[in-house]
Amino acid sequence: MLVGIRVLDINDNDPVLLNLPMNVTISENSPVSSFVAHILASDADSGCNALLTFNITAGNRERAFSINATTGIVTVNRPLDRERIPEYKLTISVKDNPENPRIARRDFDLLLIFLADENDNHPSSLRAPTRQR
Ligand SMILES: [Ca+2]
Ligand SMILES: [Ca+2]
Ligand SMILES: [Ca+2]
Repeated sequence: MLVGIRVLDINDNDPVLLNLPMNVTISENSPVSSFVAHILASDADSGCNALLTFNITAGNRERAFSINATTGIVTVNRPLDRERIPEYKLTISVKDNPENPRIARRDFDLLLIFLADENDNHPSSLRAPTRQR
């Protein structure tokens, strides 16, 4: 006779960030909510032990970017300016969510974001003293 034995999963696997480290370049004029990157991760456990939560844990100066905790999609959170901050070095973390949060496991890695220059500054020092036209 078959006895229903369910193998209980224990949280013995770390989540793994699959596509980091990564470099991306976006326009300094990218509007708020623009797509920056889709961070992918996997976890060999099942259920809560593989339920993943994403975060930006360092380098997010002035909260310029945000990450969707569930999908791992990074978007622009504030207007950017290459002349002020030309690049960001974000530390992305992913963690699993076991029933006992004290045994959660994580992974960290870098997402480098470079801002591409746009011609958004007037050449004020070269401005002719008299209007020519
Ligand atoms: Ca796990
Ligand atoms: Ca600018
Ligand atoms: Ca510029």
